Amino acid sequence: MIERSGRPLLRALAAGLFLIAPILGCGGNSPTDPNGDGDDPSLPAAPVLVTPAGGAQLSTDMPTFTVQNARGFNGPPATYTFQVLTRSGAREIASLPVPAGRGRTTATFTAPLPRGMTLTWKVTASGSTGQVASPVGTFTTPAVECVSAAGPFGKSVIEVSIPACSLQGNAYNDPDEVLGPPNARRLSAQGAPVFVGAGFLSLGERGHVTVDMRGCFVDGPGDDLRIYQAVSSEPVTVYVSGSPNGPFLSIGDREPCGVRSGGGIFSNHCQFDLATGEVAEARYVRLEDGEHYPCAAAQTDSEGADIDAVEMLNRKP
Ligand SMILES: [Ca+2]
Ligand SMILES: [Ca+2]
Repeated sequence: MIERSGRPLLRALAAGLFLIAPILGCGGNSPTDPNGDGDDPSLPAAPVLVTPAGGAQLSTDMPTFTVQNARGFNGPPATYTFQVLTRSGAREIASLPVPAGRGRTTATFTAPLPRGMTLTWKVTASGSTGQVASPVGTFTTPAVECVSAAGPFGKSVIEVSIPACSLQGNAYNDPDEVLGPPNARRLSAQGAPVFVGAGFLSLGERGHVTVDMRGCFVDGPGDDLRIYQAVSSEPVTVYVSGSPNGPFLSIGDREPCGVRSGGGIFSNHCQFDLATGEVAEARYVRLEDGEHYPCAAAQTDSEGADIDAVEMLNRKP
């Protein structure tokens, strides 16, 4: 009796093993993946954007992006490249390739996305059979944290970098000189052989300074930001961000900065439009020397662009 009753038990155990074998097995054979190569015919022909949902307002600037995998690109060795772009798609903000997951693939960028912007994203699956791209999705990042601050000028310096070679010769090294209203001035007599001035920061060869406006400025009509530059029309490169940690987006590359300001202001100026970088609003401004004159040959005590002040033209109320 023991032997006869044991056979059904063995048969039941054997049936059970067959049932769980597909779950434990490494090959992954299933009704939708008959040859076990990871290619699931029930998957869509192109990656499908899952999160963030279309038009989502995000509560974090480091979201997790998820797509449903495309047929033929399910699991390694396929890869998925996640791209975040400006609203128009013209400028890439970040890009990250990751190994394909099973069924779905996720990615989180290692740096925050720019705040206060509507951005687009798309994902391209790549494998031995080629590439296939998802449609384009849209989402909006968290608003910039704007401290309501009196006045349109720079409030504090959060970071400065001037090359050692320039620092050895520069006489205008105080970064706080870029704060407040324009106040650069000539101390030496007009026509004197050597210019002596005050009230500005010489950036040196490719040096930069980052200013917190505390208030925010927005992409309003025309130009949104004015930079006062004390000497000649030395060019300036300008980046902006909604966070001190960036990312900083370019709104002007080596723009000559020499428009006469008038009104008794010593410095010249140049102006920038947030629309250039498709930036809706920002709080932080990074000013970089655009002159690029070789420091070793400069032999001047005011090398690089000479920043006097930063002014918001279109302030956020
Ligand atoms: Ca504008
Ligand atoms: Ca100044």
